[in-house]
Amino acid sequence: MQLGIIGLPQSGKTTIFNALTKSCVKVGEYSTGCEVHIGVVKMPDPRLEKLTAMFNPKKKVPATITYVDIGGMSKGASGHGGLGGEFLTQMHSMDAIILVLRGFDGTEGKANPLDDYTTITTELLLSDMAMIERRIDKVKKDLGKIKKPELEKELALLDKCRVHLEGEKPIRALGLSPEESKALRSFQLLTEKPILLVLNYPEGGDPSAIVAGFEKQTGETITPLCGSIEMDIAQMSDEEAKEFLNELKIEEPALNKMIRTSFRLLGKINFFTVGEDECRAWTIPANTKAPQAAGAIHSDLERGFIRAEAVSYDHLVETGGYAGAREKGYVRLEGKEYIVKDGDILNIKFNV
Ligand SMILES: Nc1nc2c(ncn2[C@@H]2O[C@H](COP(=O)(O)OP(=O)(O)OP(=O)(O)O)[C@@H](O)[C@H]2O)c(=O)[nH]1
Ligand SMILES: [Mg+2]
Repeated sequence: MQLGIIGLPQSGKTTIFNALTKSCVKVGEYSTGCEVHIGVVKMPDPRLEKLTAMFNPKKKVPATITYVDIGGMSKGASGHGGLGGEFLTQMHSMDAIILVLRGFDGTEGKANPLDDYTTITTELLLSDMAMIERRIDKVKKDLGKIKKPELEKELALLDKCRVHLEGEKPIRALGLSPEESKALRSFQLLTEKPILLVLNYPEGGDPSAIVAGFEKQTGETITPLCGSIEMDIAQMSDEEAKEFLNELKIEEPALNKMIRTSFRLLGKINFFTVGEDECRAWTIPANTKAPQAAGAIHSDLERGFIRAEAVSYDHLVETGGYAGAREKGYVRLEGKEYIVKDGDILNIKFNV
C-alpha cells in the first residue's frame, strides 16, 4: 500500500515524510527534478499491543504502509508540456495521494493554501484530461477502421470522463461503477485516486480559522498538522517524545492519527491472527470475504479454505481470552460468504 506525498516546492513534503517515517532526509533544500524518498511505516494500533499483552507471542507483526515523498511538482507544470514524465510515473503507481498545502510563510511567499490547492488540483485535472484526450483520438481512429462494440463502449466512457473533467471535477467524484473503474484502471488517472489534504501550519499557530475557511470554500476536509513539530517529535526517543507530548497536553502525535486516516482513505481494514508464535495485523480491502482474507496470509489458505473461526476484538478483550469467549458463544464459525470485519481475530481452517 503506497501513498504519494505531493505539493508545491517548499511546502514541507520532506518534513512531513521525515515525521511519518522517522527518516532524516535534509529539508529546506529545493528538490532537484523528481526527487523521490521512500519509507515504510508500521501502523500504530493499540489493538495489536493489547493482543500481544494477552498472548505473549515471540513475535509481533504490525501492518505497514509505504510513504513516498515525490518532489518536482511546480506551478504551471502542465502548461509546459505536462507534468514531468518521471513525476507521472511515480504518481501513477500510488494507491492514494497526500497533498501538502503550505500554511506558513516561507521562501515561496505568504501562505495561501486555497490558491495552492486550486493550482495543484488544476494540474492533476489537466494531466488526466491530456491522457483521456489522447486515448479518445486513438479509439476514434481505430473505430474509423473497424467498428467494434467494446471500443464504442470505451469511447462513451471516455467521453463521460472528458465532460466531467471539463467541469473541473475529479474522476473520483464521478461515481463510476466497478466495471467502469476497471476499464479505466490502465490509465491510472490521478484524479481518481483518493486524496488526503494536509495543511502544514506554523509552530504556535492556530489553524482552526484557516481550516474552517478552506472547508467552506472547497467542501473538502483538511487535516491540520505542524510538520516541523511532528518531525522533531519523530526524531526524539520514545521517552523524550512522551514527556514532550505531556507538556503540550497532547495525547499522541498528530502523525499517528494521520497514519490511521491514510488507512481509512484507502478503504482498508485490519484483521488479526494470534498465537504463541506471533500476533499479527493483516491488511485487506473492506468488504473482503473470508477465503480472500485468508489468501492475504497465504494462497494455500484461500485455495483450501474450509471455514474461519472468528471473534471480534472487543469480545475477546471483554472475556480475557479464547476460553472465556467460547463460553459466551462469541467465537463463531464462518463460511465462504462471511465478510471479514475490521478487528476480527481469525483462525483459518483449511485443507490442501
Ligand atoms: N514554519 C514552518 N516551516 C516549515 C514547516 N514544515 C517545513 N517547514 C520549512 O519549510 C522549508 C521546506 O521544507 P521541506 O520539507 O524541505 O519542503 P519540500 O516540500 O520537501 O520542498 P521541495 O522538496 O523543494 O519541494 C524548510 O525550511 C522547512 O524547515 C512547518 O510546519 N512550519
Ligand atoms: Mg523535499
